[in-house]
Amino acid sequence: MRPAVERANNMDEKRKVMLSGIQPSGDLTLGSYLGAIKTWAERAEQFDCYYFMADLHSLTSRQVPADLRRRTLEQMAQYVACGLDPDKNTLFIQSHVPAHAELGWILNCYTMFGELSRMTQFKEKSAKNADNVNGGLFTYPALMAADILLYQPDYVPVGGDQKQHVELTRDVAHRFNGIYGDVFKIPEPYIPKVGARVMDLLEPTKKMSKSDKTGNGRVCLMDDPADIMRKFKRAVTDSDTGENCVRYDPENKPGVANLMQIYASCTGRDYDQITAEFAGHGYGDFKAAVGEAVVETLRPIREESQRLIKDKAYLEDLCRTGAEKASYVANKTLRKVRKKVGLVAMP
Ligand code: ATP
Ligand code: LTN
Repeated sequence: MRPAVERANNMDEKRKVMLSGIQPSGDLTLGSYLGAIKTWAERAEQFDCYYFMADLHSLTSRQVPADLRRRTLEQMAQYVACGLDPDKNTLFIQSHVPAHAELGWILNCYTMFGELSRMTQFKEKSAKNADNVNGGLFTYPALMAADILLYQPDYVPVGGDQKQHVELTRDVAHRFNGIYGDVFKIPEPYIPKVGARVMDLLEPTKKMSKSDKTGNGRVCLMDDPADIMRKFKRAVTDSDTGENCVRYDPENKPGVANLMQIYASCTGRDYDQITAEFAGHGYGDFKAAVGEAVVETLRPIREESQRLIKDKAYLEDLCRTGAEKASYVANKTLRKVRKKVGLVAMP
């Protein structure tokens, strides 16, 4: 691939921009990897990509400070270990680019109380944490709109649960552009149609999630092999004992379908091949094979993450370079916005 500077200098070539973030509010899971980061890593040749750790968003629920710090840096190391090349992608920590907080405040003033009140995530999270329904949780979508609009992206890859926030971002951008002229590009949500949706191993009708407290239904990127094998051995299947009990039927056999999907993602085999491979075998053999495939998929990621986490100088350099690259683009948009709304330029 040609160097970034050379590409940027070629005025004929306008690459589409893509941006996404994950809150460091829990340890990244196999779901985060197969459903998001793995697919991000495959796009670097085609798009200009920005990926960040949404640490400011994590403050909307109470965090243990040392854990938040550890998970944020660990997430940076994991992004790289999962294949996001820092020379081809802009990787950064949200709070290292103050433009996010500043534009977040400005966009708060262009986002309506009624709009924020309709957000499903706000309703769900405030019902779940009734003792901490704070202002940040309510205005979260305005900060998310700032995260996005600062970089003028074409696409924002997110899970289905975040689509409403990207739609609100579009509404806010339209409103702002309507008043001040074309300041923001209107981004599209990018929701992979056939992307993996990895389910909880113990409750296969529920998404595997990093903020799940129980831990045994989810596999984290940093789990050691013995833990991974134990979790897969305990994974819920069903009482089918037939010759072809390993077959893809998500409606009637959600546990088996989930394991097949994970096995398919890790080995590249399709469902028919997997059914043939396990014909005549019971679930014990199948679950052990899925566990082993996951262990081998995650092993290089875990080892590389551990190596990077220990290399403090490298990680710091990564954070600094990422924040500098991101700030350059973000500040350009912020300067324009400040001028449009009437803030005095800093002398
Ligand atoms: P939380 O528990 O904090 O809500 P989460 O584990 O559900 O977090 P998100 O931070 O909401 O994950 O998601 C980050 C990205 O990872 C999104 O693009 C989302 O679609 C993807 N993702 C997360 N979990 C899964 C999963 N189980 N299967 C597929 N994709 C997933
Ligand atoms: N709200 C998202 C995380 C997030 C995000 C963003 C995603 C914060 N800012 C900007 C895409 C673009 C979540 O909870 N998954």
